[in-house]
Amino acid sequence: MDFETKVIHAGVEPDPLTGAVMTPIYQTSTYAQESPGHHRGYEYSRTDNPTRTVLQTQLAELESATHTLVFSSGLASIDAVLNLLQAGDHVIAGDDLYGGTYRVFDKVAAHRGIAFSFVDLRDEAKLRQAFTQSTKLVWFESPTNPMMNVIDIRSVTQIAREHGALSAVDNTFMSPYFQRPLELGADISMHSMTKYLNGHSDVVMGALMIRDKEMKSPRKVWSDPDFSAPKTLYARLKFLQNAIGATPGPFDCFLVLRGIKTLAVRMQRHAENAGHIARFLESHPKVERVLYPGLESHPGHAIAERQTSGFGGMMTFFIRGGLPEARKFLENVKLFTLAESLGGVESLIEHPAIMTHASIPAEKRREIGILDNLVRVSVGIESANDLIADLDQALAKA
Ligand code: P1T
Repeated sequence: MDFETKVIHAGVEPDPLTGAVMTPIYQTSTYAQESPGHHRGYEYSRTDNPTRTVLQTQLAELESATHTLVFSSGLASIDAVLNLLQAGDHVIAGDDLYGGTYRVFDKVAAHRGIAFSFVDLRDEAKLRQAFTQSTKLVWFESPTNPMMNVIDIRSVTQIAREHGALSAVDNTFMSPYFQRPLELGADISMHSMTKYLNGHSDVVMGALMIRDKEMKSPRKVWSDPDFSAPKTLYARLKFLQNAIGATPGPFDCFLVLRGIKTLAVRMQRHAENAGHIARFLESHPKVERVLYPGLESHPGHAIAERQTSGFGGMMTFFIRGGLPEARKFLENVKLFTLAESLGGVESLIEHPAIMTHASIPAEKRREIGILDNLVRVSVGIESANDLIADLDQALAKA
């Protein structure tokens, strides 16, 4: 089945009880049992909910996953993966990540005794050097937020496998429409569904698409003699989803199911508009440099062409000057909304150093390249002409 058909039909059947064509919102916390322990597959909505089940089933089909689990935010899904680990374990993480991801690694998981090495994963030698006896996970984004670095997913996940580590790719920027990391060798593909998958800026939710596998025998934390540790990656994450309880409500699941129906057409338009805007910005005298993997000038263009079927709707650019010029420009856009987040139908624009990546220490931001004249754009699906006219008038004022 082609992707365009899957987003409408895969995993979504008329409701077995009523024939309702659209998945009903099962707005219930609990379910009647005929006898203690005898029920119809649903006991309590933290554990499972029928609306959520349909969403998880459809998501798995979109990304060639054996299973999908959804969470109440992208960060909650990342935290579930971190909970597979225990004190003493080591993680190799990409050096350019969403600020909140960096924060949960550096301020929360590190506090629990998990060690992190933040590495430029474009450099294979640096990746190989970073492994220790304790490395259990390699985590990265591609393209990265906000520097738009393209990481070779096939190569990095292969190297992780050679070292017996799990690999997880944050696929938020590309969506399953343009990139499917599990098909390139990753064990987990994570999404902030707050972005493209929902697509309408009205839900916060996360997902883990999983290629299930046997896990090594459980160690300390899983070895409570009264506790039979799940044996596979999916079973462990499913256990954590329920045990920690950061699950989304059925209404939000319904909204994402509704958003997914237009994922293919939205992504096509996002990418088409982004191509026009990237070329406009690249030729503008007030723009120093544009970072968009679809441009031939992008150092990761060839890898992106190999591992994605399109270049998405996200880009960053350096405006000539510094913070005053960036601020003036951002204060003057009219059609673009100055706001955090991305991936909605409406165009958003923001200043990573002050907004989305403020939780990364200033020194580290500078090392990665998140400078005061860096602007990030989430290109929406409006008319490209109108968007370009808006950027043009705001650049004139910068
Ligand atoms: O916001 P939440 O749904 O919890 O997802 C966190 C997250 C994870 N990964 C990536 C690549 C992300 O971009 C995000 C959230 N990002 C923004 C809010 C932003 O403006 O970049």
